[in-house]
Amino acid sequence: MSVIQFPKDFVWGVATSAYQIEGAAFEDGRGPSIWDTFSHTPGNIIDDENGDVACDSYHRLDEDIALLKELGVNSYRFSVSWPRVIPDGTGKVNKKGLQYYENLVDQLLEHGIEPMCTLYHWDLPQKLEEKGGWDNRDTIDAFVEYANVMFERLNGKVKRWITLNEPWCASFLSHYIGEHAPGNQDLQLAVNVAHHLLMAHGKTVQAFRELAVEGEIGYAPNVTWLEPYSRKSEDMEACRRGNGWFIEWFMDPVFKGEYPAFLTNWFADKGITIPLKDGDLEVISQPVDFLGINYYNGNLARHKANSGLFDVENIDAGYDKTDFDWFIYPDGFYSVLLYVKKRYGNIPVYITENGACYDDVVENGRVRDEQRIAYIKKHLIALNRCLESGVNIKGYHVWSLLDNFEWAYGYTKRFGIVHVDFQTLKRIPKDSYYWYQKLIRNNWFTI
Ligand code: PNW
Repeated sequence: MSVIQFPKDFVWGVATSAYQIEGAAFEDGRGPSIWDTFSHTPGNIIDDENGDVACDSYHRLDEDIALLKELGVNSYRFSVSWPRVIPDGTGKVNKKGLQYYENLVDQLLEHGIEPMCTLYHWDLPQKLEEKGGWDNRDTIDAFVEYANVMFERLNGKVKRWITLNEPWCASFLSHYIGEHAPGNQDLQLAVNVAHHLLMAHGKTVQAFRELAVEGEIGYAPNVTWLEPYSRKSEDMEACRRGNGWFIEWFMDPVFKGEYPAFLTNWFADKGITIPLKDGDLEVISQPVDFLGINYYNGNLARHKANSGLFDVENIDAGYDKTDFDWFIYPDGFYSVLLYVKKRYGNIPVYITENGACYDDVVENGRVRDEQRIAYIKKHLIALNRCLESGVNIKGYHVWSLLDNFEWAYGYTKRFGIVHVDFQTLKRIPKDSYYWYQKLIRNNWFTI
């Protein structure tokens, strides 16, 4: 038996997002977002589900806070629904919406839980989408206006801010692959959106500094890790492009003030350009206080002509998969964090999401999710190796506190450490919840 021990002040948390848990989609003055429109359009979501009710956390705040308290986390990462606060995306502020988030934050603080507030977890106000959405540079200013409202209201209470969650998903998955709202399939549009999201990030960081908001600000890109099938240069380069789509595309502009040439050249060959204006990269590369990393999966991959956007073929090497069909690859977690450190320097990192999707069996009120525990353990062992290699990781958040609306998969995929019965909305902590509770109490676990 060996002991995996964590640093004294390590931050333990769980994460959720507004549209996935809140429900109350048309209450108290909330405006519609692109996810309401997308999910209410038949054919986009499994079983044509939507987040109208979701986990109903908007009405069950006390219950969910009690779950957090009992779990013992010292950080809770949640997101604010932009159209709940500014229903039209710009202009009039909805007092009730703002009040909801202040209550949430106050309750967290009462219980000694640090709020980690994400400003954008994909629910763009529909009104802005109608004016061109993230393809329109006006959306950048609307975002900063909204961010300022949140900063002013929660300054001194929220000490950790995240501008964007997973800009890759909000651009490429949503505007090129078409799986997420608003469901476009246009590569040039996706590249424009990615650039404007990064601009919104940079301008928000500037606003944060100008207002002298207390605390730290960062963003949370999602990464994966492809391992080359062979040392052949074409396989190595294919993997570099595959990884770079997530890492360099979204981090080079922020940390180096430039886009990566190995990808811009690839895009240029396809006639795709970046809608860069003078001064953009300076805005985007405003120093951040920390980097959030969302990591779930990795894989073996090789070059294959005409395969996907980057001529990369994923190989089924027989790694175990979660019920989301994602390959479990904890070594990739280690490798990607070391890679990021090497390329961008040793910036403080919070793991803002990591977790696993498995179907639950509820037996006599108990959910034995051994596989989820095993997944988390493996990734925490990799995280500990990173710490030993000098990566400056400050904390870890499990995705997710609750089973919730899993985007295009509706309610068919469960990531929670708390089971939610979507008929009754009853919550049942799973075995993984109790395992995590014990880890947090001890600050170590055994293997
Ligand atoms: C992340 N992909 O989404 C999100 O931040 C969460 O809201 C979500 O529930 C969680 O991971 C689990 O899916 C992703 O296709 C969705 O590569 C899709 C991808 C990556 C992340």
